[in-house]
Amino acid sequence: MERLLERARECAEALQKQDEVLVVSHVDADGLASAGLVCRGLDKLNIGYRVRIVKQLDVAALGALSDADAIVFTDLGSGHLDLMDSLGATCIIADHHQPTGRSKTAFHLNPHLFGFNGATDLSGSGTAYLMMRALGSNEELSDLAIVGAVGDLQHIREGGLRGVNKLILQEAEKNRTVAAERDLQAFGRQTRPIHKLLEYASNIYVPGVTGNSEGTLRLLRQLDIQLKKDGRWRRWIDLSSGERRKIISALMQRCLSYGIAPQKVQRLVGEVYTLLGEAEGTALRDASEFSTLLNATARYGFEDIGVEVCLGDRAESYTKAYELLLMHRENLVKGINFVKQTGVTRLSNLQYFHAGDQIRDTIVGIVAGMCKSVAGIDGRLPIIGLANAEDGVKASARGTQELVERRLNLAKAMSEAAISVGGAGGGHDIAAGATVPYGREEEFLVFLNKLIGEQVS
Ligand SMILES: [Mn+2]
Repeated sequence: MERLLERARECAEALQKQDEVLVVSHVDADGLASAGLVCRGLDKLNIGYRVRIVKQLDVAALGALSDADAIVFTDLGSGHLDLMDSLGATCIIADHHQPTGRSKTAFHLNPHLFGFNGATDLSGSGTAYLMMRALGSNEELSDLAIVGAVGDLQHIREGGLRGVNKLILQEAEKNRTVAAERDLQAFGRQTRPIHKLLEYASNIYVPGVTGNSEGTLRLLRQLDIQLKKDGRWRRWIDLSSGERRKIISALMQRCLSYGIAPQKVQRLVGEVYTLLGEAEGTALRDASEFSTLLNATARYGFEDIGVEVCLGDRAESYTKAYELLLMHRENLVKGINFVKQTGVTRLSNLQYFHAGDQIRDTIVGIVAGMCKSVAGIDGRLPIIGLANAEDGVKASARGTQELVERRLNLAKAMSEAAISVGGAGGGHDIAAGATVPYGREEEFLVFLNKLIGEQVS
């Protein structure tokens, strides 16, 4: 830890010497939060900046950066260390992805270099935060570090933040920027009517509730929970702690009575994070909703709006971002309905649906992940969603924790299967993506099925 902080100081000192920098970051919630966080710190130092958000750091993207004297890479960069020295700029990298290659000149901050795991212990935003914090008096930026970690789902595996993330959280709690508590792990605590929150909660499948609006309303009636107060839908934050406990224990009972394993049922509850500086009842007050809002801007090509929100715009940019969030949710519901109507095709070791042009390639993976509750989906098999994209067919795969424990590695399987048909893929063990040429989907799926079978046998 001491060495990680020492490196953060070195990077911060290099940054402090610049008059103007180009901030290059990744187009997802963690990437946007990282960029916003760094820029807010730069504002205080009176260092000028431009921001560029990119999908990936390939040679073409790097070529377009050649005019800058100093570049800060956040939430990316560690995968392209070989290319840094030829940029002719001072390169400062705050990333948490697996480093590859070597650079003689770059200032490189990455948890992997110091024995931490970038998938669980520290996010891109957390890494950027350590750097900005080394400049002193930037502790108020810790809320964005938590938003980024939650955006990368770093709190999910163990039901709370751990590693360096946890130290940042403790600091944020001490400074009263974030409050953490154990609560129902469901999206929309600040903004959604309770019955919608429960119906669409997708981290674990609750029989008769998940994806079932009538069943959800029936349960809430049985528990004597008022849905409305003064003519307005009550949200999770409007409930008393007694009401919350009553609902949570009813959901748990329901799962247990259907034979769902207790360890799994426990995942209904986990750490949730409230941003104390944000107004109550807004999507920014909850770290998970904030990160989804950022993702919504990124997935529809409005990443600049997401950065503006991180920089503090609560007027025009927030309004636009919230509209995008609503549209994003609506598209997800439409996507799930598509899968409900068409169903999935089952092979021996996977199930898939092909949405063609009916679901955007940028959200087909989220839809696949949310489909667990759809009738006819086997919760034990990985699910692959396919959708047409500009450069081929996008395939997104989602596995389960149980299969990963049995050695499922979707990143490897998707990459190998895609390469065999002239495409490319990668990602994580539990969630991965690939792009395959049009017309080669069948072949790809058959080979993927075989590879997954070998992994989990
Ligand atoms: Mn990240």
